[in-house]
Amino acid sequence: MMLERVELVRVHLPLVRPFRTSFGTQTVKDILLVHVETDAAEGWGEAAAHPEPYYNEEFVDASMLVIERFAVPALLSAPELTAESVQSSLARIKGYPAAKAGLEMAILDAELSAGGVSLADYLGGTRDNVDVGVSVGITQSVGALVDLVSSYVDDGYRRVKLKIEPGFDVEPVAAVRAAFPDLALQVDANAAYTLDDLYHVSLLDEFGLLMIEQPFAADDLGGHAILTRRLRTPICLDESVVSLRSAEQALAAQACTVMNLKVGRLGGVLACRALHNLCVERGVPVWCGGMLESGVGRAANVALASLPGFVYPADLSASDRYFHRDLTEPFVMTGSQLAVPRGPGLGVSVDQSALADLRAIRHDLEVNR
Ligand code: SMG
Ligand code: MG
Repeated sequence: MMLERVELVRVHLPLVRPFRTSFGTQTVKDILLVHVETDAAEGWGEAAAHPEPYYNEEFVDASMLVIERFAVPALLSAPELTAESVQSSLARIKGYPAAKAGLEMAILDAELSAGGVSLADYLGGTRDNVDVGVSVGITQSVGALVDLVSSYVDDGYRRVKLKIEPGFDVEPVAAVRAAFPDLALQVDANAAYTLDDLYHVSLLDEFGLLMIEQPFAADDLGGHAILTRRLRTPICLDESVVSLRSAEQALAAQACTVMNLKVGRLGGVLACRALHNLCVERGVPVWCGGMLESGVGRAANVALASLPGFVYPADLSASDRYFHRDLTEPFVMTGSQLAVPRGPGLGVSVDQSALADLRAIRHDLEVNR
């Protein structure tokens, strides 16, 4: 394929309610879409990073700059342009997995659209619907959390993830567990604890949680290994796993028993598929994480989650859990599941009038050869 046009589209999409984690509160989702036109077809991707470098090192302004200054020139000078070659063409650029993922997704969408193949089929997805859950932010009070969880349960969510941090952990988890004894429940600390908190974190072991996600720092495999040995509850890594190699090291260190696979953290859906395959081979259960994506990134996530090794419900909710108006046709939940898009490529279309109404900033990059 030949790249004829690359456009970056930045949209500030208001969230239906603020989302608070241990590293900050978001009230608006800062979305970066990548739009490519090739000689074969057009394609869309989403570079799912945060506006600040608080989740990992990447942030949206930096993703834009890297795409414009380094990634697009690298693709233009590569001997061939195919979705499968994007990763290696960009390998010289260190880091910036969300930027790479967004570009790869757009090129994959173009390539598959031209060939009339859906992303799920291309990846080897085996399900038509995927089990999903909802990730619930830190609230002002424990009572407010129980009410919020209750409203999500009423909406049909059968798996709930609670964000925790020091000062908001055992008590809220105990309250939610008491109110919903049978709910599939898990927690995510986004690296807010240290090994000094080992005893405190181990108090979470009594609530029958599906897993505890990333309690310690991304580079603390040793700490996670100690916790994995100490607790009955499975330990899941998110931020620590940034590549196939780091995943292998985490497994060798026995630092987790579950992995969260996220497109914007691992550098693309193809890297996620490779890690999924490795985990299946090793018997490690995985699940699909989310970054509050718009319908563009969500379409790719749902396709990915249709692969057979994704055995826990995904952090992918219906569009209306995030936004009043999504950037594609909305994802609607039925029975705590989302349907896997079956159209060619991502299988969703970008709503140009939504982009205009939301005053998206569109930036054409130089692609003259
Ligand atoms: O996309 O539904 C979603 C959010 C899932 O909690 C979620 N993601 O660490 O797993 C995680 C977080 C990262 C984003 S926090 C703003
Ligand atoms: Mg996480």
